[in-house]
This record gives sequence, C-alpha cells and structure tokens, in this order.
Amino acid sequence: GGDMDGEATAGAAVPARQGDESSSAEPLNRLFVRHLMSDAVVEPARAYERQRFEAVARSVRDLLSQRWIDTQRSYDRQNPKRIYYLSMEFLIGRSLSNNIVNMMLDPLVARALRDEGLDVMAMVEQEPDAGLGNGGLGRLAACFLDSMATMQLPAMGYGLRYEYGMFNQSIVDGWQRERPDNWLRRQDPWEISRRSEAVEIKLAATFEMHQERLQVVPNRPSVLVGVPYDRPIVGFGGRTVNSLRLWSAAAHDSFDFQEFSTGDFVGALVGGISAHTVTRVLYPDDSTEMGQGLRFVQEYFLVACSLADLVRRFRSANDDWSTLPDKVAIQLNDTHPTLAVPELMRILLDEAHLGWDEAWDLTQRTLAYTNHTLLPEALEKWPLHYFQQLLPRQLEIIYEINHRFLSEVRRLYPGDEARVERVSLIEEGAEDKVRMANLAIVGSHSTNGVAAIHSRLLRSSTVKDLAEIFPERFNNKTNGVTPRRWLTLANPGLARTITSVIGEGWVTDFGQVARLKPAADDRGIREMVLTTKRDAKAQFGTWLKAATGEVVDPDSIFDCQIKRIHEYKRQMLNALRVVILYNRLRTGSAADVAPRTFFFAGKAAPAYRLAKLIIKFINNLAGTIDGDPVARGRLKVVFLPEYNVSLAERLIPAADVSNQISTAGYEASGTSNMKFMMNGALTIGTRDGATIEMAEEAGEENFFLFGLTAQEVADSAGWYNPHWHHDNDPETRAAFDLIAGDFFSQNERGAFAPLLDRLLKDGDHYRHLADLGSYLEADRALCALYADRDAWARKAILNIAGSGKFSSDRTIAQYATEIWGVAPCPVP
Ligand code: B1N
Repeated sequence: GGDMDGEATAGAAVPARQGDESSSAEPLNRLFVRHLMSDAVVEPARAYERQRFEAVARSVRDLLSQRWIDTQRSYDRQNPKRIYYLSMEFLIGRSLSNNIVNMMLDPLVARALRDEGLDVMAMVEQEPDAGLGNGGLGRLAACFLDSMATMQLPAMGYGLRYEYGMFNQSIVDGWQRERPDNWLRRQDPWEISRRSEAVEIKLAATFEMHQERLQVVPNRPSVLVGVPYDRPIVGFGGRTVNSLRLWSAAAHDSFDFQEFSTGDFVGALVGGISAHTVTRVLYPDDSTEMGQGLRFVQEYFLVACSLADLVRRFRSANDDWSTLPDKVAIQLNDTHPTLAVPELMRILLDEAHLGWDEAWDLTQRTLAYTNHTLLPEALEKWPLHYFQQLLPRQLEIIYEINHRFLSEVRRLYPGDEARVERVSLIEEGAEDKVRMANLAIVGSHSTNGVAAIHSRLLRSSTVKDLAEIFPERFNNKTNGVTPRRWLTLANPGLARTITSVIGEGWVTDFGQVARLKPAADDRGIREMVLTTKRDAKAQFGTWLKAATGEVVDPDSIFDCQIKRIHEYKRQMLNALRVVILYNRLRTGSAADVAPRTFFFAGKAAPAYRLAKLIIKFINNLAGTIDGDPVARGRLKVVFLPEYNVSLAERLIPAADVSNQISTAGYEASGTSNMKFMMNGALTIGTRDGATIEMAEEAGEENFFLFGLTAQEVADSAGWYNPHWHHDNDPETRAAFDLIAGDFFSQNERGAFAPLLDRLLKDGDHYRHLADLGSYLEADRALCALYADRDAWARKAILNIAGSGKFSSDRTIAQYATEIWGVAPCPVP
C-alpha cells in the first residue's frame, strides 16, 4: 500500500556521496580555516564554538551556492510552471545538519572536523532553531520545501522574517514562562538579503503601535517596504537548491513624508518605527484565532509582497497575462494568506487592466487552498472595518465577488435565503465580518484537507453548502513528513539498520520501506532493531542528564506525548491515565508491571489559561511521583521544557510509545504521529486524523486503537454524561478524589479545581471520561506486549514497513499532479 506516486517522483538515482572513498577532506578544511581567519579574524585554535559554527555553516554555504545560482538561472531559462507556497509559518529548526545531510557531505565534514580535532555535535548545537511557526502547520510547510527541492520541482516558499519566532518556554514552579526568542541576535549564516528586489506595499491608512495594539490613523495613505531575505532549500543529493523567501518590513524613505514638510522631522522618524513592527513577532496561537489588527496587517504584508514579487517574475518572462495559470501555481497554507484572492484580482484589474471575467478566471485557476482545522475558534473572520480602513479597494473587490457569487447561488437554489446567508463571504452580526475560508474556497480551483477523515468532515459538515456548489474543487492530500530530517538526520542508527536490510533507495523513494516486512520474521534483524532503539534511548538519557540534570532509565518504556497543549489533544486524558496507574501502585493493586517513563512536552498559547494549568498539573504530578518511594524505579513523569524541532529530533528516535489521543474528529491530521511510526514507536491512539490511515497501512493488529469514533463523538451530545463515569468507575473516581483532595497540590490548595470543573461540571466537551476506560485497556495490552521483547520488535518493524505512505514526497507528488499541474525541472 501507499504507493501513490504521481508523475513527479523523487529522483531515484542519487549522485555518489562525496568523500565516501578516498577523496580528500582538504577543500572543506581550507574553507573552514579561511572563514575563521577572514570573517571572524581569529586563529582557528582560539576560536569560540559559535565562531566555529559560523565558519562551518559558511563553508557549507560556499559548497551549495553555485548550485543555488544554477538552479535559479535554469528556472529563468526554462520558464517552467512554478509553485509558490504561501505560509505565515515555516518551522525550520536547524539548517546546518540538514544541509550537510542533503548535500551528502556528512563523511567529508566528519573527517574535516576530526582532522581539526573539533566536536561536530557541539558545533551543531550552536545554531538556534529557526522557530518561525507554532506546530504542525509550520513544520509541514518546512517538510514540503524539502520534498519539493528533492523532487526537483521549481518551487519557492514565501513567508515572513519574524525577528522573534515562537517564544522560549521555561518552567518555574511548574508554570509555563514565556521568554522572547531573539533568534537573530547573531547574524544568521544562511540568509541573503536582497535589497535590490524590495517591493512597496500601499495601505490606505497609516498605523502606529500603542501598548502593543495596532492603532490606525485613517485617511493617510502609507507605504511599507518589503525586503526579501532568501534561504537555501537544498534537495537531497544537492542537485536542486530552491529558495525560501522571507519578507522583512521596513519603512520607506518617504514614510510619513508629510510630517517632514510640517517640520516634525524627529516625530516622523520615530513614527517610522511602526513599519518594522509588522514583522517583529510570530503570533503564538495554534488552532485558535485572536483577530488582532497587527496580525491582519502581517497577513496582507505577506500576500502583497509575495504577489508583487511573483507577478514581476512572471511578467519578465511572459507577455501574455492569459498564461498566468500555465506558469504559476499558488498554494495558500490555511486561510492566513487568503487576501491573495482580492489582491490578485486588484493586480489583474487595476494594473493589468483586464476585464472582470478574465481576471476572475485567472485568479481562480492560479490559486489553491489547504484547510488545516475544523475547530470553529480557528476559522478566520476579519472585521469589515479593518478592510474599510486599510484595504478599501480589496473590500470593494470582495463585495463584487460576493455579489456575483450570491446571484449564482440564488439562481441555483431559488428562494433558499438561509443557504445564501450561510455561504456568503460576509457574516452579518453585531460586527460584520469577512469569512476567510469562504473567500478562499470561492476564489480558488482547489480546496483540500490534510487527511482522509478531515477532508470528509470538511465537505460533509464544516463547509457543506459550498462543497455542494463546487464538488469538483474538494480533494484530500494526506500529510507527510520528510524522511531526510526525521530518519537520516534524526536517527542515523536506525537509518543505517534500514539501509543494511533494503539498501539506501528508501531515502528518496520511501515506499521502499515496505520491503522491510519480511524482516519482521528475521530474528537477527529484530535484535538489531531492538539494539538500535536501546542505543537511541541511552543517548537521549545522556543528553537529558547533561541538559536538565534529570535521570531516566533507558530500560523503562519511553511513553511520549509531544505536541501543542490543547484541550482537544487531551494531555489531561494521558495525565488521568498516569494518576490511575500511580494509584494502582499506591494501593498495591498493580501486578508486576514494566517500569515506565512518561514524557510530555509542548507549549501553551500564552493567553490559553486552561492549557497552562494542564502544564502545571503535569509538573505537579511529576513532582509528587518523584517524591514517592512506591513509584521509584517503576513510574516516572518528565515534562520536557522548550519543545521545538531540535527536541523532537532527539526524543522521537528514543520513543517506544507514541500517544495520539485527540477526541476523534478534532485533529485534522497530526504529523508527529508519522515521525514516531517511521522511527519504530508503537502508537496508542484514537481513530482520528492520519492515525486512521497509519493503522490501515500497518494493519490494525499492529496498532493500539481505542475510544469513540468521530461519528460516536458527534452523536454523543444526546447521551454523554461525565458524571456517570465518575460515579460508576471506581478508578476514575479515585483519581478525581486525589486531585480534588489536593494530593498533587498540597501547598497550592484548589489549584486544579478549574480542570476538574471542565471535566465534570462543564460537561467535558472533549469527552475525556468516555475514552478513559478503553485507553487503560489498550495501555494494558501494550504493556503486556512490551514484556515479550521479540513480539514487540516484530510490530515495531511492521510499523516502520507500513510507514511508506507518510513521506512528504508522496504528498507533494499528489499536489504536483492533482492540483498544480507542475512537472520536475531538473537543473542541467
Ligand atoms: O495543522 C497540521 C495538522 O497535522 C494538525 O492536525 C493541525 O492541528 C494543524 C491557526 C493553525 N491546524 N490549524 C493550525 C496554526 C496556527 C494558527 O494561527 C491555525 N494548525 C493546524 C498540518 O496540517
């Protein structure tokens, strides 16, 4: 299963690894020393670790720069149809090790550094994570860039160069603390600023920041400048090097020109600071929307800069506007860049002077939209007055789109005014708003969800009326992740083991892991997989001790839940499981069970109070268990602070168990679920998102599925009562009694009452208690299996072998053929 590659498949033949045999490590050595001498002006022996990191990064950049130039020139010459991926988030993580892996320089670098007596790992650690994203949506965008470059697709990512990425998390007394992530404090070695390609963005008003809120100064048109910063995206094998272009906001030289002439020279310059504010910081909200004015300006800024840039590139190679959809495919990553619909219309109407019908046809055929969530609180709706003040022309265009669209709806459904109201681009209420998802669906030719169940629910309930009007636009593209970062780079031990069994073709043709299936019956290979996992666990333990002082037992089961903290993801369900397991130890009702370590990690949106209380609860639970001799050597809870891409790369290879336990119907896809699976963890989870397809691929007998189905959840309003579970299940009640009795909050009386209220009094919207019993049953089966090491290894291998579908190469191949109509454009 899972072999759904379209035309565009990752290059099967990959160039020989550089420096594999006898080739000299000299060039890299020389580059490294030269960069230390001429950039940092320091003797190599006296250089700091950070200077060494910069010198290695610059040396690697030297080695890819020719290929980067060649790639762009080859696109300019061949003039193929290009892909533009517009996203408010790119959660890149570190780039040095990734570029080394994809350039296949690893042996060369290792040798060069060994010759210089340098520690590669220490150097890699010097690079801050580029955390320009919240979670799955932003990391997906980064995986897609890797796949598009590896598959030699002419693609470019467009995003914002936030000065501050996702906040840094620390834990103080169990509570989350946020600190600004000043990731650009030191010059980033990968970015190239291209001032000559700056663009000007016009707004109908000027704005200023007052107490972190955007204040609009109406009727005073202003100009923002977008300065592009390009980052190389190296495809595996180093043949194609695409660009990620991030926009930074600056003030125009003539910004607030009027103020100059009125004499307020200093005031105008100070006011000009507000321009930079636009790209200052990433909004730290995942799947929640808070509708702030500055975010609206950020979204428009991304769209306006990117469209100006790509239209300029299109015009320099094509003189006929009608060929736009043959040369350009624009993918909107969620509704965040949906202003592309009215903005592209504005360009085609006002700058190209096309008629409405042609402009509308070209716009729709160029744009495509991906939906990432069904949560009502995450569906963007922007107040009309933002448009009136800042983007009046775009609002005029939206009104005209709506007028024409609703006339068509009335023609199709005469007299059905309720339907007209539901599909309208404008929501009327106390405050009129623009429905961004409706605008994206009406203004594009494709709307896709990110897993089969999610795409089904999207058409059948969330935007049912629109799906009835445009059935041919709706499709599914199940997410994937790049095996380069998530196996080759993160888990070199397992990567070697896999290669020793099936060869190295899997790196760019991940469906080949299916050939591991027979290996499940091979005792020697089962041993090898177990040993590889044991090594990864020990390595993680060593890192953890050095980084935090925390000591974990690598022979205990590593049971992990790492993702944003959100009620629908149900970290509290996991925590209740731990409370019950712990209570079994306390009351002596547990038989001899395998020792276990429960790892939690994840950030809470700073304004999401209940999510922050969940973090506090997990930390208190960890503290109580740590202090109880009955749990020693048997149960341990660790909350790992500062979850980011680099931490995921360390923990996932060491995981035995992956928890994917969202309330069915709420997790659109999930992507860490796939990373765990290809790293040989077994999944305990609900039938939600892509986890359903993972179980299908590996065989349900190799999964630990439990809980209500999405249909049962949807129907549960009639019968569900959390009090029933509390009153009738003794273990559930005992757990609640412990929490309510401040067993985990001895010095913080009543601290967790809001959590308990949510789970009982307020009706437990996410159905924790309905699934707790079956979660514990699945958990028991899983532990029993762990006791049989050989049987465990079998299932782990069958999981890896079944993960072939979940490479982002497969996902991108489907986007390329089914949505974009784009073919690979190899660089000669
Ligand atoms: O997108 C991921 C999915 O795998 C996850 O299931 C899904 O939850 C995630 C507003 C979001 N959906 N919506 C967001 C992020 C930031 C923001 O400001 C919404 N993230 C997802 C990839 O498809």
